[in-house]
This record gives sequence, C-alpha cells and structure tokens, in this order.
Amino acid sequence: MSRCALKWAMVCACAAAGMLLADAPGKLAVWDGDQNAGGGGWAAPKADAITVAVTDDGGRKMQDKQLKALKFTTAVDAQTWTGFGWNWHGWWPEDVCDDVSGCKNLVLSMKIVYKAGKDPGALQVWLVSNPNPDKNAQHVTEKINPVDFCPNLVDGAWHEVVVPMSKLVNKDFVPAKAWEIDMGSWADHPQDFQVFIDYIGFDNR
Ligand SMILES: [Ca+2]
Repeated sequence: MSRCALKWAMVCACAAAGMLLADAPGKLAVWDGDQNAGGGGWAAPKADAITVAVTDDGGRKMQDKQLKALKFTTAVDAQTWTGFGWNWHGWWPEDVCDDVSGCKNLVLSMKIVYKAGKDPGALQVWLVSNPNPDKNAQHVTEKINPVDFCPNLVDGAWHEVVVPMSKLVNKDFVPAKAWEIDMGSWADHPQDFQVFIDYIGFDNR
C-alpha cells in the first residue's frame, strides 16, 4: 500500500466524504460530482451572472453517460478580480477534512472556455485546510497558475492538471486537514469565461 493510501487508511479522527478508489492505491478522489458529490461553493464578485454550481451541462461523457462537473461562470470588467471555490465537505461538520499529507500531487480534470477576447487573465489555484480550532490563522497554500502545469489549459478541451504538492504546501496549510480548493483570476481586459472541474483528487504518480 502506498503511503498516500496508508495515510488515508489510518485517518480516523478526520471524518471524510472522500473515497479512496479501491482499484487505485494511493489515489484519493475528494470530489467528482458522481461518486463523491458533496460540498458547497462560493463565487466572487457577487453578481447574478457569477455562479458556481454542479451541472451535467458541459461535463464529460463516459460510455454515453453524462458525468457531472463543477461549473463556474463569470463575467467581469477589466482590471477586476474574479474567483470561486469549492469546499468538498460544504464546511460542515466543523472538524471535517481529508488527510492528503501522504500524497505527492493535486490532480484536477478541467476545461476552460471563454468569449473571444475575454479569456482568463492570471489564473491562480490554491488549497485550503480546515482552520478548526484555530480559526484566526491562515490555512491557505501557495497560489500556483495551473497553466504552468498544463500549457494548453485554456484551449477549450478537457485536461488533466497535475500539480506537485511541493509547489503548494507552505507553513500555513495543514495537509492533514484539506477541505477546499479555490481559484482566482485577474486581468487588464474584461473576462468572460467558464471553468469546468470534473474531478478533484490527489495521487502519488
Ligand atoms: Ca465528474
């Protein structure tokens, strides 16, 4: 059993909705919309047209089955920050989390589409660990640009983005208490795009 799987098997105090895939030692899927479909999200800035939702509109197809995905929709003016996040536990109960401390990589299945000339600007992705019980402390990883790990990410097709945890983990984030992923984008130009995320997981490849 890999360390990632072993760690997972040993986690008792940290109740989790994420499932270790039986056929893939060391692979931890925390959200896929289908098998592991819990959670809740946020989107910013606050506007009716800026939303985060679980949808089967735009998700991947597998053997004729339309799979569910997260869909973040945003449209903002030039020089405006926009972003969203998904807490795969829905922020409750207050001590819930997943132990990803033995995992080497964050793995995302993503698709980004945009209106002509309104592409995402400087994308950032980061993880958040459950702050309980020290709620005043920072619990956020380093922010990485997913395009650095997948140069074709904004071409409108599905991509698997593999980010080494070593690029994310810092002194603030607690890998044993992971519970949320966030993404933001800022640009000089207007932005009008959608991010689909079909899978959020961790592995040891
Ligand atoms: Ca899915």
